[in-house]
Amino acid sequence: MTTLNRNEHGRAKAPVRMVHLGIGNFTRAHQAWYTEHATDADQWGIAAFTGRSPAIAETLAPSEGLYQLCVADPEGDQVEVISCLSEVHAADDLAAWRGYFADPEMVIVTSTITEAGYLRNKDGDLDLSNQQLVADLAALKADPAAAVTTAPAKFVAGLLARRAAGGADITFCPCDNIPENGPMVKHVITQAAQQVDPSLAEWVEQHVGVVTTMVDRITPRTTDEDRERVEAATGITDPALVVTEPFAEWVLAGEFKAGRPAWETKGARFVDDVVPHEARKLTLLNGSHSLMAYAGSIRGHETVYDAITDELVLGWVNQFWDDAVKHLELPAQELADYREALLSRYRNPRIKHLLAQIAGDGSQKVLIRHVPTIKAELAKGGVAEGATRAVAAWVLHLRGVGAPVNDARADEMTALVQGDEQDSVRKVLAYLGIDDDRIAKTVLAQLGELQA
Ligand code: CS2
Repeated sequence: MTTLNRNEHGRAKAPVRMVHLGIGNFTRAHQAWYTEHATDADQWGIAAFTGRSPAIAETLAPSEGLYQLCVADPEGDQVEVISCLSEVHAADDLAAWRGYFADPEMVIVTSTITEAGYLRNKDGDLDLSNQQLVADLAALKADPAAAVTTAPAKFVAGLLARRAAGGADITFCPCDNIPENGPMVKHVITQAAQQVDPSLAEWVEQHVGVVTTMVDRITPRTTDEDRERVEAATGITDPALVVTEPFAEWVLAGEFKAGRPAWETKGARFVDDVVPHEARKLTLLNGSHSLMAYAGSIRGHETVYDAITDELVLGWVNQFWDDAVKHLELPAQELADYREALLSRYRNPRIKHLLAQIAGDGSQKVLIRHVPTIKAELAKGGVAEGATRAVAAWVLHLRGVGAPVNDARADEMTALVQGDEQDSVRKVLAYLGIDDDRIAKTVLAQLGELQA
């Protein structure tokens, strides 16, 4: 058995022209794969920084950033080596982080950060009651080279280093699963800059470009079974293997101030407005995912595949989609095709996507994935029962039924459901910003049905 190395298995390192914050399996199956296949890939190396867990930086060190990507097609595996991660650093390597920002050749910052990681309050502003964030921003104000840990502060730290080094234009291209991620990240950066140095906020206005993107590729956690299977086929021992599905989509809008890789080579689409595509994906894909994660795990299912092959769950997913498409802006046929495509993606038996993984961080996900449909239907005088079922299942999940609770705001969320069912529903709906008796009654009734 052999291990990966650049001489034998990959391309030479491309110069670092992109920095990524929050490297995980998803980015390695998505942005890195698009970059790998761009016609100008030899010009666009990525320096990746870990997010919550530093483990991946250690795992990728011996292979100098190389890893295998296995596309698990229903017909069989297709394995390729990805070479575009030129450097991989632990999250706390701020010297390297600042070094890249100071380099005018580095021109794109990408990210996969959760909603919670941006530390925004309910109004979408920076949460200046978060002590860690406030401490980080104060530290940067006192010393631009201070050590910081929060994502908004890291961005400011990088931009301070860039401005000090001459201030070349740069573009943020967030790949976060968050609506309108471009304006969101710009707002966060600007507000954080204002706290540290108002003149930096002005500099941001002139020199920082922002792109909005919709990203999609289902990428579960890699299992030991995956590693053993691929090792048997390729003869390569790869602790950093990523397994993904055949489908991938990337839709982007906005201005890259200083160039970008030719991602369109592999099918990335550049459009004027990402919002309708993002709403389609976040609602139909992610919304049904979370519905299955809560309602499907109550029925004892472990994976998306198990859940979608249960007729009852399939019916719930279809009912949710029927509610949701009424409020999406794209042509009916396009939405119908997308639903069909989603079903065949979910029915890929080779993708073992754990419902427990998807169930995490519901405090952020339900707000984005189900609440817009509920509110849009309410505005027309109706109750979107397909969408409220997801809320009912989430309430049960928080009460300890089905997949275990794993949420950045777990304490706050489980505190909402300490009373009886009626009281729990009322509090959870208040958290979601929904105040309507009919919805409360529907959710309560669905809570009963789900447990039956
Ligand atoms: C999933 C997503 O874990 C989750 O919340 O819904 O990671 C989903 O698989 C991706 O957004 C697909 O692009």
